[in-house]
Amino acid sequence: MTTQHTKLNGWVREVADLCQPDSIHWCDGSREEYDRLMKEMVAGGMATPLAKRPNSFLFRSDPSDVARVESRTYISTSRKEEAGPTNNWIDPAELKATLKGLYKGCMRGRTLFVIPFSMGPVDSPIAKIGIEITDSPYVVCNMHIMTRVGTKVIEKLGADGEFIPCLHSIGAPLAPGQKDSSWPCAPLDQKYICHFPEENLIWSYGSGYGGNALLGKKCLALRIASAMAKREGWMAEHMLILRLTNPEGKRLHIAAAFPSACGKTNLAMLTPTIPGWKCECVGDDIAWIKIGPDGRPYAINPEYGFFGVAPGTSYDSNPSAMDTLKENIIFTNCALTDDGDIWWEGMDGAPPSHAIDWKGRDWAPGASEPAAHANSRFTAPARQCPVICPDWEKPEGVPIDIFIFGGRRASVMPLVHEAYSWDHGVFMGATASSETTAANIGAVGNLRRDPFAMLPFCGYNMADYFGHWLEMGDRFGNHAPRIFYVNWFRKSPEGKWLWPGFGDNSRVLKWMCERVEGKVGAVETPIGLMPKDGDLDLKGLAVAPADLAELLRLDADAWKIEIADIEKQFGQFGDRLPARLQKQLDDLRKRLG
Ligand code: O2Y
Ligand code: MN
Repeated sequence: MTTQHTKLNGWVREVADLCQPDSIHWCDGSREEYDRLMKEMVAGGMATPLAKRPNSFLFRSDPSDVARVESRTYISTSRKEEAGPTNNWIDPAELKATLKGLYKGCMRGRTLFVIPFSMGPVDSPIAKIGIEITDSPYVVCNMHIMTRVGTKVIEKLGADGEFIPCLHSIGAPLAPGQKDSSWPCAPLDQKYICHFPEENLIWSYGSGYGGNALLGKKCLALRIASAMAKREGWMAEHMLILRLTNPEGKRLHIAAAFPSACGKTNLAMLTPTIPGWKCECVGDDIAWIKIGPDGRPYAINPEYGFFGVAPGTSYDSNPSAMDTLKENIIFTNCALTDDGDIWWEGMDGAPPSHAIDWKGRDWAPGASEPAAHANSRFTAPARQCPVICPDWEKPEGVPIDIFIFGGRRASVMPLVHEAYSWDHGVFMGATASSETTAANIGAVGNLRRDPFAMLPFCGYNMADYFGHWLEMGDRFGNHAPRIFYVNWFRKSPEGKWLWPGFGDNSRVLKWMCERVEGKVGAVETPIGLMPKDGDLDLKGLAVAPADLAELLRLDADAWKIEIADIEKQFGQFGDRLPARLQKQLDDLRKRLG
């Protein structure tokens, strides 16, 4: 493949001079390209073909390279204050000098792949083009699934189109004759995931895993895009997008932000348990939202696939995901069964009597460690999802009626409450919190404030991001979506889940839709609007009245502790915190008395 794009050709030449690969391959995004690379990786012992799933492969990562590394992720702006107190920061000149030292000769013995990709349908006015340079064929194959790759993108770019350069190396050059490992990568203290939002630039070094290496996803579509969106007047959000259709055929579109490991993919593919309601998935992780010609917010899913957490995914929890996974899938760090299938904890049925675990060791039920890593993943084409929305690739996106924020809280947060106003909803998003799990960062069970589920993904000062949300609300005016906060994870004092979750979450979404349509009222409480008795559709659901009361109970004492924690959170932003959010906190304190 050739391009007349002088800047692109110049950048590829410059990177090749620095990284010194043995060869250069421009990716065309074809099936042949994917098949050839997979065949080579199988021959090299990096991938295992799965007898039970056509065109599907299992990869095992190095045990040191199993997740995004927040401690090694940087927002590098000329002034530290622009990155803000929630991001790691190193001065751009210093960071670039360090990285150039690491990149020097880092692709020796390897191929440099140039991946032209589009985030969003190539013909969408909301889409952006990225070019990832990588020395990992695993990354190329994942990018084929997660983004739109190839010739069409190069054509759209023309001779001088705008692109976001994304440089990636696993950081493991090969000496002549050296045998490659099955997952080459650099040690943790040499991993760097760097963002230069002032020049729309991404440099990643040392990791081959997920968000560290598939640079279209968290790096481009959230960190760099959030900074672009602020400058350009749109929104790049860590949100699933779904369409809900009621029995009368009325469609509403919901965008929902939850921290990692709170079941976003499950909600995005929800099977409603209430008769006559239909849910369709537009996206499971990221939403790019622009104001349309009619003044309403329109959202696209910039991705082309799902990079979902495997453990816990089952026909019980997410039948649509399970049906998506029948063929053409890349599995990473799952267990391998003796009949050539994958397995993970929480899958339907009995565990296999024997398997090979994610570290390649024999495994049997009762073993001291799980067979699949807690952050094991599937990479799956979105088009294979049986409930993918027919309009998921509409260039102009879908109009958003409702925003939801949420998190995993065993107490304090009720099942659902609605914001009194846009500013109150922004306050809810800004103060969202979640208890950490094994699949995400930090010790299990820690409470972490994760504003808008963007803590690891905001590419600039979080206080300015809050300000951007407030400004977008002003621009939406009476087209502003209504804002709700949910908590599917509340527990009884004895530690029992109070809400069944999964398909029954449709009952809560139904209440939201009926609020938007003016069909139901609400009870005013100090923290927001809550369902009136009888307005939550609980037909056919065996939730005891006492459990329902607990799910919706407002614990004023616990909220006072919450307020103290929010004051501490807001305190880190100093004068940069928008006054409108401080006012929301003061109003909440007054309402709580
Ligand atoms: O560990 C990783 O690299 C994956 S993180 C991830 C993957 C897909 C969707 N969301 C997330 C996340 O952490 O929010
Ligand atoms: Mn995510």
